[in-house]
Amino acid sequence: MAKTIYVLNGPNLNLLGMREPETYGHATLKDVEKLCRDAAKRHKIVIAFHQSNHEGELIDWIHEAGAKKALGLVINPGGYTHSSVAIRDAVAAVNIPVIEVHISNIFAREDFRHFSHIAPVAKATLCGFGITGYALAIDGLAALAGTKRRS
Ligand code: CA2
Repeated sequence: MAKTIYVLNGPNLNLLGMREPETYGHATLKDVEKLCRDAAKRHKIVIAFHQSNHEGELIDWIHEAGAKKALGLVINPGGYTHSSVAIRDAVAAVNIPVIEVHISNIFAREDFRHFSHIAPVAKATLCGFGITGYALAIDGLAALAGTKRRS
């Protein structure tokens, strides 16, 4: 059976492509989903793609990814990056690699965006590549899984 990577998107990312294109570009969340599915297909991986404006729903999907022993999880926690101890705890609790992705370079923005609760418990963090960061994260998880299989 094909392995699954969960791709989770936090609050307001449903607005991608509709507002603030100077910061987040013109691509919509549907475009991000297609990018992820295309990247995964190259590795024979399937994607479970979700967006929610609710912290608890994101946490439920993190638990689900862990319980199903997903190949990995890519998460753009949106504004929760900078505020959510609960999402950090959920990421720390699952025994699968988690890649944190941000479309913008959070370190080139306001001071309050420089701190991430998720980064210390993530396998890796990517930021500033635009939506390409999602595809890079999927390639990275596929490479990690390949490395693990061979060792
Ligand atoms: O750069 C990123 O991907 C962020 O995770 C996006 C979050 C922001 O709070 C983080 O600091 C960095 C915001 C997501 C809101 O997305 C919007 C998209 C279009 C229009 C308005 C908001």
